[in-house]
Amino acid sequence: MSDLEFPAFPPGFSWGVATSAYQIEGAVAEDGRGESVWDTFCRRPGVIRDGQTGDLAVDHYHRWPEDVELMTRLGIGTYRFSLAWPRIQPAGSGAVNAPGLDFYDRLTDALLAGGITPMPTLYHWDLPQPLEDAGGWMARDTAYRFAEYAAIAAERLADRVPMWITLNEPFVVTAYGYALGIHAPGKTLLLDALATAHHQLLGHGLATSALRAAGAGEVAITNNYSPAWTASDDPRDVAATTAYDALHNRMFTDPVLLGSYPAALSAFGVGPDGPDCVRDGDLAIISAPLDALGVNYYNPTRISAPPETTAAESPLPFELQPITGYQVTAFGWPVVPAGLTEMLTILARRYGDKLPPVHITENGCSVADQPDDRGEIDDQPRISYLDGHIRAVADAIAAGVDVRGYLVWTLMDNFEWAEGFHQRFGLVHVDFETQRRTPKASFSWYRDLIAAQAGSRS
Ligand code: IFM
Repeated sequence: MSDLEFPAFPPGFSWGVATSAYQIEGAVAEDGRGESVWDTFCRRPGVIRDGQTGDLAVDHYHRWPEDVELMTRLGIGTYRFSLAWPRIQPAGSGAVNAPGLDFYDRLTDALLAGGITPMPTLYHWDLPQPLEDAGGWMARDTAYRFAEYAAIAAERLADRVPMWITLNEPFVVTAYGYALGIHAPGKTLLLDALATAHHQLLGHGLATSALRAAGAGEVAITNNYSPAWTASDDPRDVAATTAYDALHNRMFTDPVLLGSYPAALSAFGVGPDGPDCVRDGDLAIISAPLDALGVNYYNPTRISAPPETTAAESPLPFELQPITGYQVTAFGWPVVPAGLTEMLTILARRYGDKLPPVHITENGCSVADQPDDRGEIDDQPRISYLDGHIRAVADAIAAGVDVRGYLVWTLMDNFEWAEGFHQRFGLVHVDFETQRRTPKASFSWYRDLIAAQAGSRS
């Protein structure tokens, strides 16, 4: 046991934090960056709380040396961040913007100098607007543009970056961005949005080989997973839960690890070979071997069958139900650490020897943190959340799941998409008026845990 009374994690287990470009960088019109779908979406009245935007975000584009310094104080081994496609290739195709690549080059070098391994994600939702104007992820061509961009990034950084992540949470892009319109680009295509799932997956597969051809070492994809809990044993609820599980947990994993879409997608009118847009050879591209699977976990989901209505009144074969009996985060999400162990063991059972090593690429919670009279932020709910979830990872490892790393979402408070700046997920408090960074109590707690784990191995 370590000083913090955690089990010792396996040798080489990596601790870190994660962020994403649009949520932290700001500087949306600087140094040749092009426009992304999030720039455009944020200008639509009524879609983001209080009309907030990521125009300035937390000004990481200018303050990155201070942010790297915070990470070195934290003692992390891995920093997962995302590259802004429109900063590197402003139109989403064609000309490369040298200052954009230079920015990530400097960041990479500074991380390495601080003993931190960079783990870039190529796509964390900020599609260049010109590509959206040409159909976005509804268009097959976007997958090919994504692979081109992946090659550009890898040609510049692969000599110093050991692991690349292609997509972050493609389920959210399909569901929130194209089906429900809660996120950019704000389309409400409902089930027609499933084409965006296939095109993102194709983009992942094409980018995987482009990355490898450009010298990248390890390649992974990050999905958000949520154990699907049935609201009751009623066969209709059970069937609805199976359908939801297929959509949320399997649609972006089965094709990658098994080379096929889950049969349970038929509940959405999707045939055995997946959405209509699947062409011969696509699944072979999508299922190119991977080095790791990124798992983001926040909470389970409780599912029931929809009321018995017509398809027009209830187009989806499930309904989300509240989960009661647990503490909730400031976002209202239930705190269920055991759900992480459950999800990891489901993945291990489901994919067997096809499951590559797992990295927890995001886990964390939003807390309504405010500095006290002394300017300190005593975020005990976050400490308790992280403590429970890190123990849940240890339980999964003890049960035989090969988990290699854990990254807290997130380093510092930032722009939380449709919630604007209203949800604080950071280990570091940011005063959004002054951009002043103040480490919270959870920062010291995580720093001590990392140090104790390093000590328990020496
Ligand atoms: O902030 C997001 C992140 O961009 C993707 N995963 C979930 C986080 C919290 O909502």
